[in-house]
Amino acid sequence: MKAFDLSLYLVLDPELCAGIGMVETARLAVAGGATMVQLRDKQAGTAAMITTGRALKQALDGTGALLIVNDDVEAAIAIGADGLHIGQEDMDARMARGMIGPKMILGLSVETETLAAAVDPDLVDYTGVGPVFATPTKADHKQPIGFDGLARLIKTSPVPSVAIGGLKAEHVAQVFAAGAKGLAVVSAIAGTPDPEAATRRIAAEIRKVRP
Ligand code: TZP
Ligand code: MG
Repeated sequence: MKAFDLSLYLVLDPELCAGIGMVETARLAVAGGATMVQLRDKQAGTAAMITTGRALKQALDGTGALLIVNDDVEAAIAIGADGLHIGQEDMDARMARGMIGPKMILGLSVETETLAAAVDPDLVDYTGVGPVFATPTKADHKQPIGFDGLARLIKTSPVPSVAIGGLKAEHVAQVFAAGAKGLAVVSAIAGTPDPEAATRRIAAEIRKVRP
């Protein structure tokens, strides 16, 4: 049984983390209460993903926070990451599960009810649902779904879901009310003047509402 806590899921972005870097951003966020960290760098090749991922793994070691690698299955395996996250355009979930084996966490991005209904819980451990709001962080994001759409997709998803897209500390109550197990954020933490304090503020809101 894979245990994981989706409640405060930091997704890294090389541009937003440019000031202090992705590893230091992750370290501060985990100190502030982040439970999961995703290495997401759409420009990096596998070798660069592995270098950064190994440094991240070392930084997270012993903290209890889990490391998830976006899209690059070869890097995820080489790093010894806790999991892999794929989008609908990346790779088939069955193929991804076949490559990573039964123990690694597999996350899948889901943007429509049709896709949520098609998720196979024997293959996928969690869904990332959104974007809740339009966000400049992901230029090519799909149509925002709002909190109503979020609730519908979460109801349809057969596995636990984390909400994403334009989310900040002030949205925590609505995210959990929609049935999400947590929120995934980039710009609410990365690139802020004090990533640890920003994470602490979100974590404090989660403690107020988490079932
Ligand atoms: N997928 C859907 S929205 C998004 C991703 C990776 C970016 C979310 O970034 P932010 O800064 O938390 O809005
Ligand atoms: Mg992808």
